[in-house]
Amino acid sequence: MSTTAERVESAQGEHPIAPYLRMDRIPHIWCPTCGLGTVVKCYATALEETGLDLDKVSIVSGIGCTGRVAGYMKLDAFHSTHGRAIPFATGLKLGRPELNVTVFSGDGDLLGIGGNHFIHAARRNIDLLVVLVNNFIYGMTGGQNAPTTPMTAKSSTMPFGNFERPFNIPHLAASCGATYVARWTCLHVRRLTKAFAEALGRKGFRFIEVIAPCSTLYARLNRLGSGLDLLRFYHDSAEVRHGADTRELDMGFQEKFICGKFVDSERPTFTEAMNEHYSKILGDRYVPMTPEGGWIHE
Ligand SMILES: Cc1ncc(C[n+]2csc(CCOP(=O)(O)OP(=O)(O)O)c2C)c(N)n1
Ligand code: SF4
Ligand SMILES: [Mg+2]
Repeated sequence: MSTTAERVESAQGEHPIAPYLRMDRIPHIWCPTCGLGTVVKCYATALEETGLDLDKVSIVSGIGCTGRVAGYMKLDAFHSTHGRAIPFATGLKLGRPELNVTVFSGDGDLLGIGGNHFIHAARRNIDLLVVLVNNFIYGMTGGQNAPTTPMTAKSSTMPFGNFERPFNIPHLAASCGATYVARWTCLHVRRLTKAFAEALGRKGFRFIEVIAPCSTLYARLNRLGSGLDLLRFYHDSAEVRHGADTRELDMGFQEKFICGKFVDSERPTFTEAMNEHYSKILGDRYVPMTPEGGWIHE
């Protein structure tokens, strides 16, 4: 690994985000017009803008098309099991508090099989940036219904249209205690990049939902035209309303919806609360982990 400046220097003449990617793994597996590439570009640009020491940035994904992100980023990366990105990242952050840890995963991974981990990490204010790419479906496994599939939209397991109410995800995150909550589409490139950069600099459980409808399965099953038509529709149907009441953020099928930054607040992280609590009770007998990682031994 190397510093940002060294990487940029050694990648002269390559694509601007090449220094942030494992180029030996390119070409990637994603379909043409899938929004995931754009989301990765925004994240890499945000890393560059923040100037973070890349040796101190880690990325964790679960399984799925979105779960492949960790494997493509030139960071200390972990492609964990389905639904377990958050518990894996929690252990990493608690054991190595000096790391800036991002979880990058799909709607099915984080809210289906991994939903319980999501709500508890937000409740405990674990110091993680969680990026959820919402493509409204289980992309990698064939377009099954997800907890995010809009009402009436078709999926491979709901061929007559979905009748299960989907999550209002920013509201779920905010009501569980997330300290930063935003939603953008993958075509809001500048705003998404800014949100990534901002959230990377905050602490606590920070959550960003990125709307990037699956341009292969979701588009085909719902006869929504080309992948690009679909992405444009979502970009153009977004109303930017910062500070909106998160109860108003439900998403319908092919309807207008709200994007923006909804929560930006502070409260003690899990580690801060734990240290304060045990220091108060145990005094000098309690030895907290240093912010740089490890313990101070006499
Ligand atoms: C324990 C377990 N159950 C099921 C699967 C199969 N599986 C792999 S990815 C996936 C869904 C992923 O959906 P999502 O997180 O939305 O990712 P996407 O592909 O849409 O980006 C499923 C069910 C698995 N790998 N492991
Ligand atoms: S199946 Fe859908 S989510 Fe997966 S890479 Fe293709 S377009 Fe993207
Ligand atoms: Mg998905």
